[in-house]
Amino acid sequence: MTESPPSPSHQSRTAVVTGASSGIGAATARMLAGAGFHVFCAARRADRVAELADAIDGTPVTCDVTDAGSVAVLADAVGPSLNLLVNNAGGAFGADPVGQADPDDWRRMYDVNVIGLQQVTRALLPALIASGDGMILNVGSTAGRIAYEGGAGYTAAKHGTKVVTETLRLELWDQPVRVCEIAPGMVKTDEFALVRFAGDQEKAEAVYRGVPDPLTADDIADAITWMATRPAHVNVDELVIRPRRQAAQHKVHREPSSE
Ligand code: 8X3
Repeated sequence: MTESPPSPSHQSRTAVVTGASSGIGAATARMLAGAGFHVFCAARRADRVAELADAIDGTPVTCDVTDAGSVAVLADAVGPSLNLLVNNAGGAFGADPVGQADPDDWRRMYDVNVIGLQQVTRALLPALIASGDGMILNVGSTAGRIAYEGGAGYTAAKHGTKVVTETLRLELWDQPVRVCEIAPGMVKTDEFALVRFAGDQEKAEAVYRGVPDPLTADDIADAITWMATRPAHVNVDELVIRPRRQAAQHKVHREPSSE
């Protein structure tokens, strides 16, 4: 019987998490730090990343993934070697039908979910390769697997995240860098739905109405940490994860309203 190579020690390993100021990104930064990674917490909101980095003994980096200069600052902060890049920054803006949607919302979604991911990956790829054991872990979505009415701008962008991930895995086939995607379904965070509906609390709450137990940011952080701590020869290509009540985007088991 052959023995599997031992799991790498995660002490002294480094990780970058983008979009680390809230939700899945913040939870992931915390959990990776708990698993022994030194985490570069990157996001636009300087106060939030500073607070988070302080709590987990990480490094705060104020970074807008859609801005090339800002991404260069991140690469400088990281230096010559990096083990893990979690491309988490992303989001949805609007939920209008194709015939009525604002093209500027679509541009913003492509910008952050696809081009931002590419810019950060491009800037950090040399360090990931130089580590001898790197991983790019892209946070996609079940919206990158299906279509739904009102979702085209976001689903198109998240299909983009999926395809970029698959392409990278092919392009890096002979490099010491694993390429993975996690595709979450319904995850209740403080901001995702609120941002999508431009601060409309009523519309944001309707997304989760009658679902007492959607996934949480910690559920996704836990799955990401599991993917990131497999032995170096194990590549989890993609992990699709939903709450039990969500069999598909359109098939959610909601409890009747008690109002
Ligand atoms: C979030 C999933 O259902 O809002 O990435 O498109 S959904």
